[in-house]
Amino acid sequence: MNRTLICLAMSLCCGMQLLGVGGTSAAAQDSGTAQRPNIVFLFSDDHAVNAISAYGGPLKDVAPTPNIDRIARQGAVFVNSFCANSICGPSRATILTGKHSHANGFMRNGNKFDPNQWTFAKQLQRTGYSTAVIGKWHLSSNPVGFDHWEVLPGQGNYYNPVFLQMDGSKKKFDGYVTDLTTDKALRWLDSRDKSKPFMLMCQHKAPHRTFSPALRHLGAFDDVTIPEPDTLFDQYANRSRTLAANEMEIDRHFDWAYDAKVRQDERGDVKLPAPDRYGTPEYNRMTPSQREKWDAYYGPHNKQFLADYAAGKVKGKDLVRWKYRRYMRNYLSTVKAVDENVGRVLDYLEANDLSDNTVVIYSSDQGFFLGEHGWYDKRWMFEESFRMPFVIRWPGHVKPGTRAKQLIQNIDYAPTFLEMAGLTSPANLHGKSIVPIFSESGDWRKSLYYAYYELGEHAVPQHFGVRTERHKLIYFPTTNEWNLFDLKTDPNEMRSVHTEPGYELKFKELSAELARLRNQFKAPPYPRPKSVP
Ligand code: SGN
Ligand code: CA
Repeated sequence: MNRTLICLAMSLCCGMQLLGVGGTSAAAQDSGTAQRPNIVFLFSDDHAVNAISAYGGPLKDVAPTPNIDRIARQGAVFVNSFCANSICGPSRATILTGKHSHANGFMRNGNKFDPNQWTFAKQLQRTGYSTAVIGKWHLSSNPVGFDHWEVLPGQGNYYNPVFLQMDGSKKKFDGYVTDLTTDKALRWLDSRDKSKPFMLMCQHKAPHRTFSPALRHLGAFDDVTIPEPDTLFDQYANRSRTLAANEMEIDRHFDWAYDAKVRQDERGDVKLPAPDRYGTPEYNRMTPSQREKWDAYYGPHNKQFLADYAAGKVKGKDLVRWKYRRYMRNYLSTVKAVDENVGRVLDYLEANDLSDNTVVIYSSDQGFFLGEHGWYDKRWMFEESFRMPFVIRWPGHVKPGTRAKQLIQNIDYAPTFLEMAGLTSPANLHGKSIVPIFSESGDWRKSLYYAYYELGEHAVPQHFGVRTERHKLIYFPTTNEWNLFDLKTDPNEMRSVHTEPGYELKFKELSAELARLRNQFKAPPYPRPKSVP
């Protein structure tokens, strides 16, 4: 451990004594003292680490994230951060409770979060924090544990969105959802009870489907060459047969009007191949002047594309490439607005002398496929969707420029926030505070448990797995198949080695580890193949 880290570790320990960690006294817990750090949790929906420059992935030169990178430069990037279940509501429920999906009861989108259970927000509120959540929530029941909330109903919308109010009413606001979410968050920061520390969750809809940019960003990536992933034309050989049954391919499933933004009424006589199922709900929400800007950008591009398509100039793999570019330009444009708004929050903290005593975290509910394996969407335990961004700045505690390699997961966020606030976590949480990692002391976990339970959309089967630093084992109960990946020799996960000579021991070791984790977390039995449609 170097000198700076020792100092950081010492000041952290002293800080924790002052705050009463371990034998936390009720007085310390309830005092609401100003020294307790504020926590700003900046969160987005479906933001893959590959679309954050600071992660250094293949898109690092095009990812428009100077402000998220600023948090990284001034703090730490967790390069091995993962979710427990790669889907929206479940990830959010895990963050609030520090528990895997089966234990917090929110296993699939569409479930209803039980607001009577323990959450870190409730504990912070009870012990003197001002708490707020603004933006995407997606847990069906209303937020509890927050002094203030204003959330999007369900998935929310990009343009002129409705926000659900604390009195149960719904209000529609003019503008772009990412900007509005931040406006509301900053307004709350300004009007909060300034005698208390605060915890703010500012949760963006973007860059979630339908990947709809702020109108000021239309065309922002037209002159940028976006590199294609090596696995864009994956044929799904040498892995579970469930991969080929997916419904999330840019080639076969990317919707023409909804995803690719080529509306039916623009097409004249040109017939595009399926699918074309969902129409243009976001376009329909726009005002005439907003539509004018949209049309001024997409109109000429679509006209050119349709002419080329009709002339047979864009077909086969080139058509997939065209859709990939359209997808990525839109996706990265939505990221650009998220990043600008992250910058607005950082600037606010600075202008109000709050930066030094505020922990700032940037994260997203899961990862996303940016054309890898030919896909958009998430859900699979493959790296791109399993990884969650986790970038943190905490002056005096996290050394600037840190790249932490420990395996962390969203089960860890709740206990981390509590330790930061000087509080003790309930004993039944599944996660662990990552605060000790900042001082590089002690052992850390060597494996992570993953469980995905959905049955329908995008045709991803239920699957369960374990990941270590180098290997990943996945079990697909619906087909009773195992896949084992050696991430060192096969980082793109193109070939399962579960039956290959030389991997017998590894398979045994990892299946035992998976069983051990399932036992430790009291996971429910695997679904039986015949019980799954
Ligand atoms: C919606 C999307 C899906 C997406 C799920 C889950 N369809 O249903 O493409 O996989 O959300 O996303 S959409 O037509 O509504 O855009 S999640 O982030 O909420 O889990
Ligand atoms: Ca999501």
